[in-house]
Amino acid sequence: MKPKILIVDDDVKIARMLEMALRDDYQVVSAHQPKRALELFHSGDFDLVLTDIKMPELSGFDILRAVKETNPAIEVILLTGETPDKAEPAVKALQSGAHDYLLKPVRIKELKETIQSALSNQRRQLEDKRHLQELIRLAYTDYLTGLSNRHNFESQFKLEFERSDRYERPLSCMILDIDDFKRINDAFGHRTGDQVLKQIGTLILNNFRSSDLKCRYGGEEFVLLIPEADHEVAMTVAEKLRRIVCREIFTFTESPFQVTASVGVATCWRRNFKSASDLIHAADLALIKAKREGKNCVRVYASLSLHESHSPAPAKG
Ligand code: GH3
Ligand code: MG
Ligand code: MG
Repeated sequence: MKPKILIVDDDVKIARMLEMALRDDYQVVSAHQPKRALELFHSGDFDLVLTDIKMPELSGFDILRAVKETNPAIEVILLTGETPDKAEPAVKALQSGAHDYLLKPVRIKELKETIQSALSNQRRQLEDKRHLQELIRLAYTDYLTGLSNRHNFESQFKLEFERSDRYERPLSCMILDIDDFKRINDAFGHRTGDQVLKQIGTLILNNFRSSDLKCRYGGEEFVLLIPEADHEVAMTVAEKLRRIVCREIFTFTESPFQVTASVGVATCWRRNFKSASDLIHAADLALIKAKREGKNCVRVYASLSLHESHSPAPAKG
């Protein structure tokens, strides 16, 4: 699709001349009143604005400011009549964020070159921005599952811990570790093992709230951090986590199979933990307990036996 240009000039003849010169290569809309131009600008998806400087009501600099406030990625080229000091509008235009400025009478070849340079500048900036966003996403996420990676999780976890500590709000942390995962790799190969991890990552992403922090913590270990969840809520969530994993059927081998998982839970409440690291360590100890006590179960730190749950039938959920 052709880039879309808005031309703003109170001199109808000039606006028409510019429109004629550009309409073969661009989608062009022109306006003769600056206020009308801004209305058109806000209702259309423009890539570039070409505006006269001296106009009644609003100047080209006002148009430039409004455009940049709406979307800094849209390029603006200013047009000005001859002035005694040519440098003055140029300096002001560039300092105000315009891509360039041109003196009237405009030479069409120069105008087209300036527009092309503005649009390629814009494309480059958009690509750089996308590239940067992708780099940030990659730095924060686990490549296999799309969950938060451990590095990102640690910093988010610290913030959540501090919030919970300061306002004395509950915060629950749970670690899930797939049972006998080595056997999956040994039986079907690492690629299948990776597919299992990926599918479990998707399950976790889709089954818990966006306010919960979900992380692939290590090889076959996942961590869920649940703000505002007390012991009781944490037990329910942990049991749900264990259940959705062990109910999942993996169908990418000749005969479908299931896995089970153990979950360790720890809840921060009334400053019972000094740091985020103490809290996750407690969840890890609970996980070790779950493994020792037969796997495919949830265990809570501080051996709150009332809150323990055990599901001895593996793979059926
Ligand atoms: P347990 O029930 O005690 O947790 O037994 P387990 O076999 O799951 O635990 P163990 O810690 O002995 O082994 C974990 C296995 O997870 C070993 C390793 O090959 C596998 N693993 C870790 N990361 C990955 C990964 O990214 N991809 C695959 N396919 N396997 C992984
Ligand atoms: Mg394991
Ligand atoms: Mg493990």
